[in-house]
Amino acid sequence: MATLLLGRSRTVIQNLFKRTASLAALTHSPPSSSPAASHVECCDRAPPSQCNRSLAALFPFSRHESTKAEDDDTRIYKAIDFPGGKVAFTSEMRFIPESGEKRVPCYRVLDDDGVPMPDSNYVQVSKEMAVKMYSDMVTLQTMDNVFYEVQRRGRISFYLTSMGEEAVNIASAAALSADDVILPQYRESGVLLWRGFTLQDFANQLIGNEADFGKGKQMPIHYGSNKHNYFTISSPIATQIPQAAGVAYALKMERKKACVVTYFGDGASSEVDFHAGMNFAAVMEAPVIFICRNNGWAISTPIEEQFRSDGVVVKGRAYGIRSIRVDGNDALAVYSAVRTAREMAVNENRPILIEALTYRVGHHSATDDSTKYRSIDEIEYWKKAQNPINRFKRWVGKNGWWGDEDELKLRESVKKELLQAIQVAEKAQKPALEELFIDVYDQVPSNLDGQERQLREAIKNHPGDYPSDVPL
Ligand SMILES: Cc1ncc(C[n+]2csc(CCOP(=O)(O)OP(=O)(O)O)c2C)c(N)n1
Repeated sequence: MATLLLGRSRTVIQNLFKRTASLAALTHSPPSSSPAASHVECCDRAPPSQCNRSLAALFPFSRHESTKAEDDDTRIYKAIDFPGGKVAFTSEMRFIPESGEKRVPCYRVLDDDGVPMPDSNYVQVSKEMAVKMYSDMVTLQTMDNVFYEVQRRGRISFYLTSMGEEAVNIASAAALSADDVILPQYRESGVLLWRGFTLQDFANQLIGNEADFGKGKQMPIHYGSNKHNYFTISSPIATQIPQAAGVAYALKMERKKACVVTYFGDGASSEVDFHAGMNFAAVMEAPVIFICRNNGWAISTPIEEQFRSDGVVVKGRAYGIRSIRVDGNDALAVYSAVRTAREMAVNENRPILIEALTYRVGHHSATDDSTKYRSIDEIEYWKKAQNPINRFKRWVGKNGWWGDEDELKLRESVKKELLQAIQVAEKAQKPALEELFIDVYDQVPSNLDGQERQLREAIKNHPGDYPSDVPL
């Protein structure tokens, strides 16, 4: 049976090989006397091993040159020069195992006590950079605490925190250049914060007032800012991933010295968009960094029910994408990995996949109670023992760059600024009614025009049913 199968697949490969060679001859249509044509014709008749040069010329960019045709292992003999590169034959029927012998290790710089591990290999961070990274991590944490409370009191309709994921947010943002384009999921407010989106900008979006860049069109948390090269968040999970590959391809065509960074959760990696985006980026050699925040949960679905593979990092190899698994709660490791990934993406025009292991300490969103599906002990362990802010603080403190007084001052001033920002946002004018219908299409389409007329008619007939503070 095995011999039969192997025999059949060999015939299939040989036929495929012939068809591809003829197709290549057709596509390139060289004059019959040209050397290229004779190589292709020769491939139709001669053994593949004699046609290396012609196929290498036909598939110059996508060939895998690493496959060894001859191997010390005597069971491996001869190779077929398949269009994608040489593939050795083997007489042994061996299935590739579903997982490696060992799990892919996780790159880490700081141990739990904030001490660099022996022989750690990382990108140096200046005092100024380290202090800004730490301050922004604390600001993000405080912002999440305050806005979450404000939501619970009913002053905003929805909120979602990045608690536990502050290092992935801030350290990855710190490693990028302002020209790099961000396509976020929704748990990456820290990237915007790092880029200069102010606490007032955040509050304006959450309240949906006239100063909100989206003019109240989006749900709270769906931030976006042209000025900060940050695409507006869209709720359908993973749609940003193939879009990121497309944007990266555009950057490459424009010869910009920048890359795209797209963020997503472990849950998003099960969406078909993840696979389409990865493959497109690999084939088109697009400078995009895929950052998967593997935080253990997709709402109530734990990762054990999300995939059977060794996490997300191993999927990179399947698509021909260089990948790394990193400790997402170690700001120095995240910073170093993203800085290095950026250099490779921009200088070599290639996608990179980073799987950051972290934990979603908060509930999924303000409409979730995660204690219904996971233990409080588990949450507390990640909140306390693996807290990314505390770990980085220990390192910054040991360097003599941060002290208790700085901490107190920072936390007090951020809280004050946030409370003031909310008050200002609440007092600001609501966006005018027409804002609901403009800014999406260049020219308002007739169906939207009709909806606006109907809405105005309804407000005229039932004024008591509509908010009085929206300018008509
Ligand atoms: C296409 C689609 N399916 C389902 C949902 C509902 N949904 C919203 S968030 C979420 C979980 C996403 O989990 P993950 O990608 O791991 O990100 P995390 O929330 O953990 O950061 C789901 C299923 C959605 N918004 N879009």
